[in-house]
Amino acid sequence: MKSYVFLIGVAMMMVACGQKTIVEKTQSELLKERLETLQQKGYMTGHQDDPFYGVHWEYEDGKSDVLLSVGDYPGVMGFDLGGIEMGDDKNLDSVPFTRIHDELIAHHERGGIVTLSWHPRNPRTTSPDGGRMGQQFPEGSAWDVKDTTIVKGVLPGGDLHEKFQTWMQRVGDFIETLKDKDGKPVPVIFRPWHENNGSWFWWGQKLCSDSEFRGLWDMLQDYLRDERGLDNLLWSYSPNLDGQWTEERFLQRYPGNARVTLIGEDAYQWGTEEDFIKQLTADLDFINDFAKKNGKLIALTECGYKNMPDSTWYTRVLQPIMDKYPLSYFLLWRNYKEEYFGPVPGEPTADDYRKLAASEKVLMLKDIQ
Ligand code: BMA
Repeated sequence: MKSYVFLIGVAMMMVACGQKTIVEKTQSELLKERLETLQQKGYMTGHQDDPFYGVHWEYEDGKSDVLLSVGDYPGVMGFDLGGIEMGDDKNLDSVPFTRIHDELIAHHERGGIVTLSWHPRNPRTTSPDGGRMGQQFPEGSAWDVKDTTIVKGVLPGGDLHEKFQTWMQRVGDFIETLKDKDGKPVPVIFRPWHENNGSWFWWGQKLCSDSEFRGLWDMLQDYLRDERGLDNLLWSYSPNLDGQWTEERFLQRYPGNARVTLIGEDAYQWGTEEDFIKQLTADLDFINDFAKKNGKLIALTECGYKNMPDSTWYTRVLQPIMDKYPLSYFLLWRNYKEEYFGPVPGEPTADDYRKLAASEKVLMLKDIQ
């Protein structure tokens, strides 16, 4: 039914264009083409929450740890919607949504690319003023995984379905406000339900069946893309570093070619360097082949080495792996005082990042404008 309504919409647009039957490209299609072009040139740098705070500062206009380290912004900036579902003013990391709105648009206006993730709270256990603020973490948060019936509950017919519809509506309302100065929707790489092959979020591997997971993906996508008509979203499917992908296993939860434009992976080094290199190489071999066969873009949608115990990690460990694949971008996770993954200005990590950024294949903002 929904795809029927969608087709009628496309047909009407074609009629509206008269005999030429030109269908105007959507913002997400244009973004896809831009990513395909850029991917020929190299891979973009990216950083989560880049313009909000760093290891030694917070909320100073125009500031960014990447900018302070190399003199340019990253190509990609990532932001998180966690908390929007509750109608909160600030996200799960205390960033005001008004600020996310403004900085996301500002990065787009300066020629950068933006991506949104979403860590929605646990719809059964969260309290209205809960999440990290009012409840004892992980209770009530995306990481609250005591109960394996949450996904089932939010699907049609489930006890949480109605509540979740309001949650999706709030996400849609926020995305709808993302317009450039001419009123055109800002294209956004959207990657919900990330790291779903792990079991640390309520939508994770052991928390729902394959068909429940796919139902969850489809429900959100059908709502935002088809019902709300938000055609500025470029959908990214982002499982976590795995090390053991087979096509059969990957396909169990893959939403399908019609639903995904970019396949990403979230890859942190938590253990030894040797394991990280082995697993990431195996995964990217698999994902790259799969993406080629299926016409998809690929990226490291989150990555890093927490608090950088090794200041040469970017160029010595990460770069040689990234150089082997046609990645769109790599997004280092956020820099804040207790936990950082990006370069820290004035410290050896910044020198290493500068070396990385100087590589021909590595694209900063100025390289993509
Ligand atoms: C995690 C950590 C958390 C944060 C969450 C969402 O990896 O950085 O501190 O709340 O991402 O940004």
